[in-house]
Amino acid sequence: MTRGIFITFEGGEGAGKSTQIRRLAERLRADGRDVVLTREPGGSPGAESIRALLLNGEADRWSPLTEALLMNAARRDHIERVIAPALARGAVVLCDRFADSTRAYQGAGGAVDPAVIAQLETAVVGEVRPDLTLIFDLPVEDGLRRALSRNGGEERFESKGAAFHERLRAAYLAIAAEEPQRCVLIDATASLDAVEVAVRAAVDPRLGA
Ligand code: Z5A
Repeated sequence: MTRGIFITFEGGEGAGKSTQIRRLAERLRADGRDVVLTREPGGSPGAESIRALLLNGEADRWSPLTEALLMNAARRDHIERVIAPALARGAVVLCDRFADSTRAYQGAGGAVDPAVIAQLETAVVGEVRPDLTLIFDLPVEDGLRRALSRNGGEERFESKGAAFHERLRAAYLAIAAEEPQRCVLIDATASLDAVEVAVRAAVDPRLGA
């Protein structure tokens, strides 16, 4: 069976994922590759509708368990309608956040039982696991400053407080340490161009480039 390559970008707020995933997509398209650039929550029409429910409103609008269920509902639709068909035709799928975000935000951040998070992940993601995950790491205060200057105001997850964001950072570092075959830690404090070089160094060997 043909299978493309599935690459996910992860990290806390303002880490620079979205900027770098766009740069990577542009470069790979210029090389003539079939690239699908997508994001979570969202990426398919149904999942984008769920995204609107998740990202708007008060910080405590949903309990962490309800959030985990909504994230997984969106993810399943995204996998069925976008990710799995793209991988089946051999595309490079670049996804801004995926299941590690649920482990970090709802698991470590929201204190949902890790066993529940893992069961949901097994049921929803199945075999559609990332081949490579880039984890963008930077101090919490730097990331929040960047995210706030970009948005001009707090959004739902950004308003959850420094302790929440410190738990996220620790969770991502733990995932990188536990799954070194899949994960590459990226120093997100570096300049835009230096981060792009680090992304290229992580991605190109996996593409045989
Ligand atoms: N979420 C969840 O809880 N559970 C889940 O399972 C999933 C998601 C899938 C989605 O938000 C939210 O959903 C997210 C987690 C939660 N929480 N929040 N907020 P989103 O899609 O709206 O945004 P995000 O993914 O969180 O993006 P972000 O972290 O806020 O930003 P980013 O993509 O990492 O960074 P950026 O937009 O590329 O850069 C931010 C600013 O910094 C921008 O002005 C850049 O020009 C600047 N920047 C970037 N890189 C640099 C460097 N290297 N130097 C200086 N300045 C830089």
